[in-house]
Amino acid sequence: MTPIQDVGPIKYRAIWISDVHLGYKGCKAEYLLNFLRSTETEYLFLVGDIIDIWSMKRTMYWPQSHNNVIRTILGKAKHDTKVIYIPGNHDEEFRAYDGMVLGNVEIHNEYTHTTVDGRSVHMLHGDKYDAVMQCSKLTEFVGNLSYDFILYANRILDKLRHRLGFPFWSLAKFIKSKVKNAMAHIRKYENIVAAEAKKNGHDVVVCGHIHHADIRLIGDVMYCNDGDWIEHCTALVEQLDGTIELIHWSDRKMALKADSEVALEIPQVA
Ligand SMILES: [Mn+2]
Repeated sequence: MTPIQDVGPIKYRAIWISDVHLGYKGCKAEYLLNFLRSTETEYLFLVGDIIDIWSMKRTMYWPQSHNNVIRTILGKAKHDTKVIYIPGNHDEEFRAYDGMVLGNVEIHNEYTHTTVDGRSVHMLHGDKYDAVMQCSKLTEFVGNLSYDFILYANRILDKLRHRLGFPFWSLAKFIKSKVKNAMAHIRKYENIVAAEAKKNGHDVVVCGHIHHADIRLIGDVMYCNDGDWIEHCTALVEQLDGTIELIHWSDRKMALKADSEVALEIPQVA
């Protein structure tokens, strides 16, 4: 078997990540560690909800892998990466440090970056638009179900209802209306974020918060959402030529395997 050739880290001009939720059980820290160790960047933008202080107040959870994420980021900040931290709502305590530098990490509540090809990229976590995003847990849940599964569940439910003498009721129709509702909320959020960026003269806007990664042109503004590291493991990157792209790191499970074995040697403090 030919060993996989080590081509070294992938080089980017900028990387955006958010909604990591360190301190929360659902955080995919191993994937993020692998991503951070496999890449090199001039700028690293942390677009909020990096540490989930809300969750830590409920249950204290801090395994070694979460510590390693912080250490890796601080290590980059100490060397060749400019690290900018834009706090979110789950780590809003850091908003009080707007404009300060802590351990080589600059904290800004909102920040503007210029791409190598001269475009103005505005960044914010995005929770300030929550008023338009009130979306129930149910809406969120059904948004993640596949339509095949819904149809299957509908068949089972219908059989059961029939046996109990109830008339047919379409679960699929109900769920579809909820998904439509969830998508409508997301679209509304994206439109508001993009409109605000346009009003302030930016070409690109980067946010997180809704755990729905995307790059879309809305009017003249490029709307970018870097997603999350709870279920999607996504990041936005600026290539060396200024192109902005979305990366799905969980698609690279092969790379993770070799690396996580090393990471997992450290005892877990769960
Ligand atoms: Mn958030």
